[in-house]
Amino acid sequence: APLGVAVIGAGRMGADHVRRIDRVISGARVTAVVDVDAERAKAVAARVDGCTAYTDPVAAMAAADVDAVLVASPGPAHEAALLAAFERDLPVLCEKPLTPDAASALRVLEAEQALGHRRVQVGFMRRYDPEYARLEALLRTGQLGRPLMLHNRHRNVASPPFFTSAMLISDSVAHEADATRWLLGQEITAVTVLRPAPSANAPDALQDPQFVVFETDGGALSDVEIFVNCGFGYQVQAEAVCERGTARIGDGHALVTNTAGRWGGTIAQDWTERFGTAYDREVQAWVDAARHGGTTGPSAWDGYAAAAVCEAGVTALREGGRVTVELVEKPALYR
Ligand code: ISE
Repeated sequence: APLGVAVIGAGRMGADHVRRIDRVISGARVTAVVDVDAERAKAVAARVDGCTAYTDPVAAMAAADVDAVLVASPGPAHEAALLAAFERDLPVLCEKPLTPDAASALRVLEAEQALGHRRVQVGFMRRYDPEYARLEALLRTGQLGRPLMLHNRHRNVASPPFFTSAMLISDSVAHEADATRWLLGQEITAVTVLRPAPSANAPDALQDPQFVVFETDGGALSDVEIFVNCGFGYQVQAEAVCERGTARIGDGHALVTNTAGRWGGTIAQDWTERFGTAYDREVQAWVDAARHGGTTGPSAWDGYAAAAVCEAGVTALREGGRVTVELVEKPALYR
């Protein structure tokens, strides 16, 4: 039987995941849609046959046709949803961030360890992007030697109205915190945030762009240009500089045109476009593992580590200087 999924949060990501489970991937169906806004839950649930709308995540998780939970509500609501899913030992795909800060992420780690097995996959979808996957596989072969530096660029067309300067770190650079840890296989030990004069196109009081530098326990540096009001497109690029060469992704050169004395191509406009394939692969991997009683992908430990890095990053943004990241010892469940 297909996996019955409750999607919690019927906003932009939640609604996109409902469409994906219903139309794109196999082995699952959306049996519940939950949102604090009853009308929004109903509207999204109505798109799927036999799907029930709820306002209470706990009630949805108690339904007989719910076998697994996809959490796509705002970050501050994740901890309660995760703990409720653990109560029923349900597999969870939790959108990033796992939780908004390190202390709450640690509580989730403790609760998952009490279950005795992994139940959470964190939605760091870049790990499922074909380009990122090739870069990671290449670095892992060691052919290029040891990675010395990683240069990352992360650009959005425009930031939503609720965006704050801290969110450039906790919401956006969270992806590079995970990508850095995953690509290098190292933990981030310190964060520095530099602040160029903001773009005139950024909303008032928003520190945009920012330049973030991560140091790792393997002695590498990873820098991130985060620019969320660049105006021209959604662009995510990474270049690893290693002892015997470099490797770079995200140039978007899949299609290059030559016409009327110019060459060119197009740039994606948002993450659902740039990372559409990554999301499809991510959710399919989650469903496949869950149907066999297993868990795959980025773990709650990865979610905790990213939360701790972002917390240090937000402090570095506010206070200036270099802020160290103190992680707890990695529990056996995640080794
Ligand atoms: C958003 O939440 C995402 O996760 C996107 O991938 C990122 O590019 C954007 O900056 C975030 O706000």
